[in-house]
Amino acid sequence: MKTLVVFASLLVLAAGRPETRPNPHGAQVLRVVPEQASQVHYLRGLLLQGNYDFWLEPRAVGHPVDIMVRAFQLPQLKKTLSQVGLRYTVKISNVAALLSKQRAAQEAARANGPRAMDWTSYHTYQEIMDWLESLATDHPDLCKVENVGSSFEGRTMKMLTLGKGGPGKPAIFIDGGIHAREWISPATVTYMINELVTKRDTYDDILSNVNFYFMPSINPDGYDYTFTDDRLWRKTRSDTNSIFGCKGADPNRNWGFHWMEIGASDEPCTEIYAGSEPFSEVEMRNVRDQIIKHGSDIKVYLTFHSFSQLWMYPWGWTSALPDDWQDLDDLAKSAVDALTSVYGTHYDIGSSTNVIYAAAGGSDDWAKGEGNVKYAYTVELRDTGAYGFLLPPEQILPSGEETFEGVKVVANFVKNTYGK
Ligand code: 0X9
Ligand code: ZN
Repeated sequence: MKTLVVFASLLVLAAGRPETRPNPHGAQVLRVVPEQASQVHYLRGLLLQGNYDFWLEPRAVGHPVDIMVRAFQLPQLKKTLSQVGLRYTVKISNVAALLSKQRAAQEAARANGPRAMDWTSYHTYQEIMDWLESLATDHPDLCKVENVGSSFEGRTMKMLTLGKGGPGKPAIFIDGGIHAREWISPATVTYMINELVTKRDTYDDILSNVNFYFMPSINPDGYDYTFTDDRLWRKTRSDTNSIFGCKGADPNRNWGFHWMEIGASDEPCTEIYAGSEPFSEVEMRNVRDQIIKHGSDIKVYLTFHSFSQLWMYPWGWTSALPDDWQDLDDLAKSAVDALTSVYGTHYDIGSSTNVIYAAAGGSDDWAKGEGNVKYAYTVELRDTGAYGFLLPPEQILPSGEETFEGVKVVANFVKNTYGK
């Protein structure tokens, strides 16, 4: 009997494992809004168990939690939720249909092979890297592309340096795509690069006084995997020695600052697995090394995620605020004001622990705590859950336009505050 129970539990666990995920026919995204602290606590327990894919992690009483549930899990979850008095609404009723629609549009856009860079569809890792190279070829006086290492599966990681003021100017480091499924992030980051390069005369003042380091897609293996196998993959694709064959670590729990102290898991099959040790993931080591290399020049670190529309600053490992939090808050407010002025998109601002949840090992905390970058931000782009990670490509342009307004405010601030 005991053996049977153990075997059955293994089966249940394995059924929820990413490696054995079936196409999510019948999957839905359910939204629950906890009304008591005990319900928040309960939902965090469910998250740590790793059987459900939380699109929005539990934050606090009154804040929505979105859970993607596969068809075979629905009856159990609904029962479980009602036992703790949690009512749900169906946020996305047919995840598979949404996925199929977007996949068909994506395939149609590539009917004739790889697609030149644009912002009306999402692009593969290779397309983005080729485009970065083409910028350096076409604008050698403004752009430089460097290979800064390889991913776990051997993809080359590239960094674009943008600026015409030469070395020593104050700099902004911008990355995207740390979480593979957050496609709007690389799309928005590349939009901003394109604006700066193709309208270089308009932005001459910024480009003459500020340097930019751009890495638009810092989880290449995971990102490619979302194009080939599982659109909803979040982590890297490294080996974990998991007995279930689970792969990958959460790259935003892997940075070596208060690593694994809170909001992360040592269980490789969960979505928030922190990795076997700080910086176990080669991709994060590669990004870290660039931040270290450019050291005190870097005044701002911006990392783009989705979704929830938040402009957050450290800390993510404690609810305490950095001593200079008011400076970070002021700049975030100016940036968000500019962002909102474009389409009225609302963003919340605050420290990540206080705005969402405590989660140690994030790149923003490391940038500030170890990298000594004063202004470190995590920006969660569109939307607030109507499409979540499956944001339609029609929203790439508006996301790019509004976000770029915010980033320009940051760039002008850097120029005025640190420019010589
Ligand atoms: O949990 C995360 O890594 C980020 N949210 S996401 O939904 N894109 O996964 C937020 C990270 C905030 N920063 C830290 N916790 N340090
Ligand atoms: Zn993310």
